[in-house]
Amino acid sequence: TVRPFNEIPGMWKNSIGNLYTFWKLNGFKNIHHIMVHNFNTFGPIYREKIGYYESVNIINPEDAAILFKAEGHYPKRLRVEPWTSYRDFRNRKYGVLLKGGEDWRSNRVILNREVISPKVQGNFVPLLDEVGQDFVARVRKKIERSGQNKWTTDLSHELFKYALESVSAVLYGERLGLLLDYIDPDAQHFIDCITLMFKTTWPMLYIPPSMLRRMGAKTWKDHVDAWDGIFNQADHCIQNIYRQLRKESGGQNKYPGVLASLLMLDRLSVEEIKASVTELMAGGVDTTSITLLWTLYELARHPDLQEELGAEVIAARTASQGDTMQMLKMVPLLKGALKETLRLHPVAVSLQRYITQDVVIQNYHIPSGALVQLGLYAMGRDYRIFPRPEQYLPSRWLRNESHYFRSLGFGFGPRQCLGRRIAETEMQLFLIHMLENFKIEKQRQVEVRSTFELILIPEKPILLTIKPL
Ligand code: HEM
Ligand code: 2DC
Repeated sequence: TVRPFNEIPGMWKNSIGNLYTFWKLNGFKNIHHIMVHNFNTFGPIYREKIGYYESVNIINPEDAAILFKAEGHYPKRLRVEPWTSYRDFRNRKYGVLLKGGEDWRSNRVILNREVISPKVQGNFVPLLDEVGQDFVARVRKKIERSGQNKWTTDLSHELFKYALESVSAVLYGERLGLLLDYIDPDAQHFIDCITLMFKTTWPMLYIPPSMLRRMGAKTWKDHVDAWDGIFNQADHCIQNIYRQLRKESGGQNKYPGVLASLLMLDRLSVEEIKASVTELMAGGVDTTSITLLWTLYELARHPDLQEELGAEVIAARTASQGDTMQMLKMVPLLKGALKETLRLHPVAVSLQRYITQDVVIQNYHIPSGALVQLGLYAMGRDYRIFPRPEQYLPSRWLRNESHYFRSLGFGFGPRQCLGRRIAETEMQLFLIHMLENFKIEKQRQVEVRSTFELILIPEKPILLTIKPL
């Protein structure tokens, strides 16, 4: 017999007490570890209430399948209040990230065609390939200038620029030139604003932003400044393309970028296009760059694997005879490596949905309307789900073990990551170019852990040494 909702184990009765304990444990920066701990204490399902936010937490792939089958036609995630509050405060439109209901769906369907459908990947590849080549040239220059035939650095700043250059190339169909010696202060400011925006989001997940606003709290002010900077810079880029488009009467057969395609398609209002393109530009920086940093970190820790991947890339290069699209179909182990990175170092600590029908999970009844969270970080590190979870083994994604609801780094279904195709292509091409040209090494073998700043990021800088092959 199915057990009632109220019998699900967990600490969901004293929400203010929980908030206090959470704060004392530095839980905000450690959400991912606390979730692992809770699954160890309560088992594969538990209820929790921290501040105003109540959820049912699950960890098993089979339960994730039940969750996503109950997500309904307009899948809804946990609302990130500070992000919607900023837009309400400044009277800006929500983009696809924050919209809901039919408004979300109709926008998303149109965006899907230009951003994530398989037919557009061919347009992105030449642009992203060029950015990858420029990155290699930049690293070579740095190595030369060092006079030591190697370059030791915290690559994160370079990776932020690589990611912004990549996503901008795809969105605007033209290069910003961020990988040149001259650093455009506006671009650097944009990057800094995104970091600040994430940093100032998490404190407001549990304390209503409206309250912090009335109190004149610094977190709220910084958050507003950060989004202002993001919107101003995106506006600037969008205006540029808009003006160009009105001057030229089309005619060229060069791919014009996502923004121009959307404007010419004329199925969304200019305001709606602006809102979503801004989100895409902002969403495209820290996510891919940090995933690439973690991947390089793992490659540095596994020299044999690095060689194996290098060999796969060289073989694919030869066999594809200069056809880059073709080449991307011939690097399964490299794709496995990216899945493995997202398993151990996911960007999102959890996936969440408000379910739209009653379900039974782990023999408990869960009513329609409940917020159900899949602990993505915890799932990736559970030995019952991934044998030897602590080992970085890209080949596990090639074997015929079950992959059923196990590769969820980009989310699932119609509400999954809209930038997925861009992110995957950009990251694959980056690694291809790096593996063809360099060897990555690491100083000491110290384990770097994750810390939560809305997205999960390395808790301390990762120093890598890059040598020419
Ligand atoms: C949503 C992960 C890169 C834009 C999401 C979600 C996840 C995610 C987990 C929520 C999905 C769900 O609820 O099912 C990642 C990871 C990335 C990445 C791991 C890179 C490694 C990007 C990039 C962009 C982007 C490059 C923009 C170009 C978005 C947008 C949404 C989203 C707009 C909201 C979609 C919607 O609500 O309809 N991402 N993302 N992401 N991501 Fe990404
Ligand atoms: C953070 O408890 C933890 O892809 C919360 O590119 C639940 C939660 C809700 C939504 C998630 C968020 C977490 C992590 C960051 C995500 C976000 C949805 C989209 C966003 C996963 C798990 C992200 C990084 C987007 C951001 C685009 C934005 C900058 C315009």
